[in-house]
Amino acid sequence: MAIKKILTEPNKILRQISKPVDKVSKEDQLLMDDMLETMYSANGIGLAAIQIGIPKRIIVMDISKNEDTKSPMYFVNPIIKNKNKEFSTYEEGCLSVPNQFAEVDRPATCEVHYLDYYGEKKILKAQGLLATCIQHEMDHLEGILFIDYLSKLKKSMIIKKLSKQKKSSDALVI
Ligand code: GNR
Ligand code: NI
Repeated sequence: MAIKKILTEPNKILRQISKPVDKVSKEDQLLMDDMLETMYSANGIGLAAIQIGIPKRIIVMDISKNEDTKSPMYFVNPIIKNKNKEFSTYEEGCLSVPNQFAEVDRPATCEVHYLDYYGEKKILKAQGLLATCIQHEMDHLEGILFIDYLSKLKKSMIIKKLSKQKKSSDALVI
């Protein structure tokens, strides 16, 4: 397994639309292993393949708080159905938008149809943080980031900050 570099905004790759997986292959399983390790090492609760530069419709998640009882989840080609008409608000963050947090409204519950690690068809009914996180990850597959839901002003302030951070870290390399 390997820890991969997580791409951060602004980066055009994050805006790509990810492609469906044909059949869950050994290569896809190895990708999921690397994604999970990368996510844990960054203290995240979810990661989409595009965040490490791979445009496949693959997501890993683990919303368990406890270090000892890890419960990784794998979603290949996920589709969201039966979104609740009622919305919940969560303070969201994103590993591709480091150190920035904002409240986002999303359907409170939803159903996810997907293939698991072994390519088996599954359906999951999600609520609470699970529902929010899966919808945040699904957005990554469409090239959408949570900052896209904020006002133009808030979004541009965040992008400006991240560009500055990138410039100063580039300067360190020289
Ligand atoms: O680690 C993460 N935390 C989080 C908190 C609230 C809503 C969504 C998330 S997902 C995020 C990891 C990430 O960027 N996944 O794409
Ligand atoms: Ni994210």
